[in-house]
Amino acid sequence: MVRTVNVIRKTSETEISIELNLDGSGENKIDTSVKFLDHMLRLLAKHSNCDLEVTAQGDLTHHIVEDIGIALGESFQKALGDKKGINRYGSALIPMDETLARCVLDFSGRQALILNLNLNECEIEDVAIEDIKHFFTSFAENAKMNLHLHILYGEDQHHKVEATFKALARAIKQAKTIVSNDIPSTKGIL
Ligand SMILES: [Mn+2]
Repeated sequence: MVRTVNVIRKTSETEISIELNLDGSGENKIDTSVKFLDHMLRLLAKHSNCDLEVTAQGDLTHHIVEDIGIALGESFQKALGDKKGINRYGSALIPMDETLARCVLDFSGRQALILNLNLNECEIEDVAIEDIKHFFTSFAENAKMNLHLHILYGEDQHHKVEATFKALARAIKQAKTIVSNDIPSTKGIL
């Protein structure tokens, strides 16, 4: 079974191209024009063991970040296919220096997002905190997943977001793994 997809999203505001291989080794080629997001997506690929290529351009940072969230969520949803055999659930607690982040997720086919990152409204490098929150919203919606992200404690804004992306990556790594031959739902569909 090949779990590789190519998603192109082109609007009047942005142009996004994504290649995702769920069964990769963390290789990545990322160029979104938003430096901090590039840093986060490289981490996401590395720590989820997905191969990921993302190129993006657009008019405004807000649009680029949001539309990458949409296209990346869609990529995961498509690459998971009928979800036969996947572990389905994933969770991770990840520290980064003084910060501790937790991610718990379910590739359930239904969107739900609990986001409690205790971030101060500010800019991290070249992206606004509100855009990062928007990224997670778009991602969870389009991946049709339950996504629960919490920062349990921490100080540094960069550490908080980075630990969150790493926790997301490790939880994805667990949830996407093939562990059986069945669709992991008593309904027989996810
Ligand atoms: Mn960093």
